[in-house]
Amino acid sequence: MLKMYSSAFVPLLCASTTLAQHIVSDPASACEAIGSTFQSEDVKINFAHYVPAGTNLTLEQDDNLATCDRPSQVVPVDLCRVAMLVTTSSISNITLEAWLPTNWTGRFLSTGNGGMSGCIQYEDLAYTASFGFATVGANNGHNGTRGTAFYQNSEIVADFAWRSMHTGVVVGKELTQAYYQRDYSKSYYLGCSTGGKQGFKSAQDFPDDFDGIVAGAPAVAFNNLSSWSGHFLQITGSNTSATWLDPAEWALVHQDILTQCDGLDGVVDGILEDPDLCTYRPQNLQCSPGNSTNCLSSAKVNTVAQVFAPYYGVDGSLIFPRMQPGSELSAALIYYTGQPFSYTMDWFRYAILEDPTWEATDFTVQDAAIAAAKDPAGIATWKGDLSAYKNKGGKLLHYHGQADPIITSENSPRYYDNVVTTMGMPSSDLDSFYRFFRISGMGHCSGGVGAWQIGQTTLGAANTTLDAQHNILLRMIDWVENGDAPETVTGVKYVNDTASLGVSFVRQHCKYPLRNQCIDPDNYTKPEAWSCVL
Ligand SMILES: *[C@@H]1O[C@H](CO)[C@@H](O)[C@H](O)[C@H]1NC(C)=O
Ligand SMILES: *[C@@H]1O[C@H](CO)[C@@H](O)[C@H](O)[C@H]1NC(C)=O
Ligand SMILES: *[C@@H]1O[C@H](CO)[C@@H](O)[C@H](O)[C@H]1NC(C)=O
Ligand SMILES: *[C@@H]1O[C@H](CO)[C@@H](O)[C@H](O)[C@H]1NC(C)=O
Ligand SMILES: *[C@@H]1O[C@H](CO)[C@@H](O)[C@H](O)[C@H]1NC(C)=O
Ligand SMILES: *[C@@H]1O[C@H](CO)[C@@H](O)[C@H](O)[C@H]1NC(C)=O
Ligand SMILES: *[C@@H]1O[C@H](CO)[C@@H](O)[C@H](O)[C@H]1NC(C)=O
Ligand SMILES: *[C@@H]1O[C@H](CO)[C@@H](O)[C@H](O)[C@H]1NC(C)=O
Ligand SMILES: *[C@@H]1O[C@H](CO)[C@@H](O)[C@H](O)[C@H]1NC(C)=O
Ligand SMILES: *[C@@H]1O[C@H](CO)[C@@H](O)[C@H](O)[C@H]1NC(C)=O
Ligand SMILES: [Ca+2]
Repeated sequence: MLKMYSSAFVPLLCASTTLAQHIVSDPASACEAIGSTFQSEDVKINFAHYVPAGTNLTLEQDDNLATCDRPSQVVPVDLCRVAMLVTTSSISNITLEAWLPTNWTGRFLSTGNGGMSGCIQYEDLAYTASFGFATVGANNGHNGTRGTAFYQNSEIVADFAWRSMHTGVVVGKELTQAYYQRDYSKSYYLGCSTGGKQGFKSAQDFPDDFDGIVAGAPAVAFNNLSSWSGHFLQITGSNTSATWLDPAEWALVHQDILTQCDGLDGVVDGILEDPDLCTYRPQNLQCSPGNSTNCLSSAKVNTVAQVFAPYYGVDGSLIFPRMQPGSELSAALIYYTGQPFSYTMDWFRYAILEDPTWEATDFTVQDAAIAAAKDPAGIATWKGDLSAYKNKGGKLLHYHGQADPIITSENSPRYYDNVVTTMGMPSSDLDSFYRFFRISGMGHCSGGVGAWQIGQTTLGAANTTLDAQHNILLRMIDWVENGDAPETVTGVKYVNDTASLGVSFVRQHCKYPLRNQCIDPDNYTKPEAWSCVL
């Protein structure tokens, strides 16, 4: 599918999928020029700087906020950095940046956000610019990592739910065309978590924004996710309660989960390839009378059972699936601390109940129903009809770590299956435009005991020289531009997560609904020892 070019400066066009590289001949002057000419009523240019490769930007000195914990960023290639303030309503605006490489592949890309933020993800701008994308990132309508700005400002909530990213794409594409004096060839998206949700929002409601969307660990069913995140405090109680487990006790649970379930995939390697197969039974750890060593009290066994049970609403409907087994070492430090979870607190205080005095300890299942019914600015992002995106030729690559301690990996197949039934398309049909990969042993977007480095971010791509099969973003380009769809996603685990120490193992992650089964346990560190089975 070729876009219609509108600029008078269009180079030779052909149907070839090989894209012509375009090199800006005098980037410093071009950058200065765009800074003074690209203005409109809604778009104010804060600055446009030509930045040579290797520059270490000090971010507090311009328009980033210290609460975003991104003090500096090294710029990987020569580029024009344009910082803008874009008005989205009379009471809201976004801070938007475009990084326009001097050596441009002709491709456009938008990055996303994370959690409740509020933060331009400069590391993602750097990562995608390094591949020659003209790339944009916005602050999602507010500054910092908390949700206080949502209070009594539904326009800022709308920016957070969808408008910041869509606006950034619209403005970013215009700016790209104006800077390079030609249209982009294809448009891409890369994001995880809240960023994964932003990718699905585009596929559902803004099908023209992208040709290829890479969306990880999506925070879809957003209101219910916030409720589920909050319900763990109800289950565990505070850290003085008899129901609360300390991290050492969760380590005991983790070991017991491995004992019960690690071998289900054919090899005991500390990784659950498919945690959905694990029907964990914590009663195994019940203490006998008079013994409290390496076992759990009845109250704690009940806590563990509830953590690994689906969460149901007042009307008996499912709010959110269970936490998947395997994530408990990390989740013990996030959800099971006996402390409020800040995202839940902010979403309920400022966007749902609009009561700044509300405490997370007040959360009840009735609040979950209120949140689901209110669904501010359509943030749930649960529509199963992706036909507009499919019909325009868009491709969607979805991944989720199977040891995610923040968004249970079981929510992703639930969404995928929602698309199956809504569109009436079995996987064999969905494969034409939507593929979902389960990444074993990956935590929330990155990290973990598995082969989690799949090229999803700077962090996930220690080795950027790897071929497209090892890099999910490059793999998406292959699918969109060459029709070469991925059957597996290849991940790498480095020794101590450090590329310079060498490869620990490589694993091919399977396309849902297939799962990985080890067929050669003696050689399980080799990709050939595994097979994708139903
Ligand atoms: C970039 O500068 C910051 C200080 O502003 C420093 O802490 C950081 O190490 C520098 N990064 C590199 C790669 O030099
Ligand atoms: C952006 O919007 C916020 C919230 O309404 C406001 O406080 C801020 O002053 C605005 N920024 C600019 C530069 O207008
Ligand atoms: C531009 O980038 C391409 C690869 O993306 C590379 O092959 C080419 O040599 C680069 N050109 C210049 C002048 O750096
Ligand atoms: C975010 O911070 C920038 C820089 O201080 C400011 O111009 C902008 O108005 C802030 N945005 C909001 C929504 O407050
Ligand atoms: C329990 O939580 C309090 C904060 O409320 C903290 O100061 C204390 O260290 C915690 N105790 C344990 C055992 O984690
Ligand atoms: C206490 O229970 C643990 C876990 O079941 C067991 O390993 C240990 O042998 C028991 N100790 C005694 C004294 O019964
Ligand atoms: C959200 O939870 C409500 C119950 O509070 C349920 O009726 C609804 O179906 C859930 N929505 C999604 C997308 O899971
Ligand atoms: C990997 O990390 C562990 C723990 O930090 C350390 O003991 C070990 O020596 C490291 N291995 C290498 C090869 O650096
Ligand atoms: C990086 O990738 C290249 C090409 O596949 C490979 O030869 C090299 O060994 C890799 N390096 C590391 C540290 O993984
Ligand atoms: C493991 O792989 C090696 C080759 O790398 C092969 O010789 C050996 O037979 C394999 N082990 C088993 C049990 O198949
Ligand atoms: Ca295993």
